Amino acid sequence: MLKLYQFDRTWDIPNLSPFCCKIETYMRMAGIEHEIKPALPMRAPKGKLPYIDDDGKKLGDSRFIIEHLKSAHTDLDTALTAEELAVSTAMQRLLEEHLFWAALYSRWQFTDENWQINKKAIFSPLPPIIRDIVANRWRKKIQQQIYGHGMGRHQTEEIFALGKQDIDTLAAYLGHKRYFFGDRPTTLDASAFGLLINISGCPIESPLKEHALTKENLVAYIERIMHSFYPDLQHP
Ligand SMILES: N[C@@H](CCC(=O)N[C@@H](CS)C(=O)NCC(=O)O)C(=O)O
Repeated sequence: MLKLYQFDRTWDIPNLSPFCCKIETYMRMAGIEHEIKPALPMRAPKGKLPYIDDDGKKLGDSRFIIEHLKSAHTDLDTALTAEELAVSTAMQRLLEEHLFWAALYSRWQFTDENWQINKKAIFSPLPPIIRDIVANRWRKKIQQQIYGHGMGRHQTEEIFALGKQDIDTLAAYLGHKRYFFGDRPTTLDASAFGLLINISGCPIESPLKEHALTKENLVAYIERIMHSFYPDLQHP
């Protein structure tokens, strides 16, 4: 059976990684049978989670995983027009290549309190003797990535202002629709849910979370997806 390697569940949300949550949500939305295998990124094909093993074929990166799921299993986007597909790709880039970095900043850099919560959630599976050393090294690496991306070069207020713009964009585009493109979930919903629940539904406090929680339509959207596709999990 198809195996999905991802971080262990924590915080009463499907996954603390937006990308892992995206893939599990896609599979649940598409009814693709799978087995979850808890993992850490060190052994992943691209050094990042999630990755999958489908009949011996190992694939890393949620975008390539979704391409594979679409061609070998179920494509959630078949009803979309070329224009909708273009918007879907652009919105996924907004989520995964921009808003994600503001969210990452809030976990790994913004406050020490957030870092402690993040550290406990990710590194608890490691033996106590190496936990702090690995966690601190990893923190440094992620902070370098945030700086390398460019997000980390801004002031804290600027980072959150940029992230809030993305949240406004998502809220405006969703409007009163059930899903981003109407009554049926598509890849964009898996991506958006993966990140949005990781901003508003986890115990990492930030102006980004506060802002997301003011968007009634996004809050209802997240609850709807939790209710429809994760009946086995507690509500955030
Ligand atoms: N572009 C990748 C991003 C995956 C990603 O950033 N995963 C993070 C967890 S949210 C990770 O494993 N990071 C480990 C690292 O950067 O060392 C995807 O779409 O899967």
